Amino acid sequence: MGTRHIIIGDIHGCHDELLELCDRVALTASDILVSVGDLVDRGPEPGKVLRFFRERPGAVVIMGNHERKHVRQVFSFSQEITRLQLGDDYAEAVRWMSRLPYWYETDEIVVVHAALMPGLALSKQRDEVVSGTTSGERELSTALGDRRWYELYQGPKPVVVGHHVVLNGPQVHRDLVYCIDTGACHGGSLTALIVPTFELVSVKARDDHWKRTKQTWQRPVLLAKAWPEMSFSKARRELERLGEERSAAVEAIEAWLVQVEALRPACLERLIALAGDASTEVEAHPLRTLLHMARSGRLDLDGVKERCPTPKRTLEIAAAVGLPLPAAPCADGPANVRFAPAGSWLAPWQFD
Ligand SMILES: [Mn+2]
Repeated sequence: MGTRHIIIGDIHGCHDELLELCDRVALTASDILVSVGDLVDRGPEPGKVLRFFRERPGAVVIMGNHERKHVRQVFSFSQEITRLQLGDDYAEAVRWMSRLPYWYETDEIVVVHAALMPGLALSKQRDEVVSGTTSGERELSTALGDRRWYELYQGPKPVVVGHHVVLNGPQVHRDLVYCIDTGACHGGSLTALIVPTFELVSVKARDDHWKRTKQTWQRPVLLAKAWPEMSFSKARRELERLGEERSAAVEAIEAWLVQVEALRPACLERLIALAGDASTEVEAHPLRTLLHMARSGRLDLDGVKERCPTPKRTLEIAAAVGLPLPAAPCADGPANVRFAPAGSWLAPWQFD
């Protein structure tokens, strides 16, 4: 028998399932192991999965839309988690991802991550379509309407894809299209296609990994963000994006934003009072400009808001007019707040 190809669906950091699957197919050193892409994101152990493929001679990894997001620095929640999971190894891992091929072809099969545009030679396929980006999927639906690419694909060779989760097991269309993303990271299974026998082997996922990973990593992702430096509107968008799970950390940051925003009317009041006090040395004051505006009656709440676009700036101004400051949301927050009395807003978070 010639060389076997073992082609594995979307692994998404599910290292235990990967090892079990390799065991089940009785992987040998002469087999070529192919990943359809999406080695990382959503699962518990992306670092171990990357190492497994990078260290194995005879391993091929195709660019998945998730690797492509890292390469292009498109960060949603799952990418932010992977960045933290990989830690110091992240930058190097992304450089490695940037060199991944978009397809793999043997005498018997073609492997891409997501799809092929029917009727187009492999060399003419667009990266976005084969790797399953949002624009690639749009391109397919614009070109094909209600039809699915795998209903229209005519070969010449069978194609193996992942990307689109089929939780009820691998799907084979007309012995030409093998869909093997069986949702390993969503509590489904991890599937391998063995070529040349075209045998399909699946192992059960051990958990709803994505759900658990989100729960485990939400707090570290939130804490890694520079909330004081973000605009209030950006901060609220970030909380919305990352705070689907209403954890103590989300509540704490949200409450802190509300408290800091609420300092602005109080700042206005203090500024007006200070400006009205003849003993205030306006020229020597760090808020000279605002005090001048207040003195000439040109300072209102909108003016204060305009000068307090971020929590950090708001806290600086509040500290400069002597207002008590709320405890801060991150222990590692910026330490260089000029006007803040030591420790007043850099107190560690109390999430639990
Ligand atoms: Mn995937």
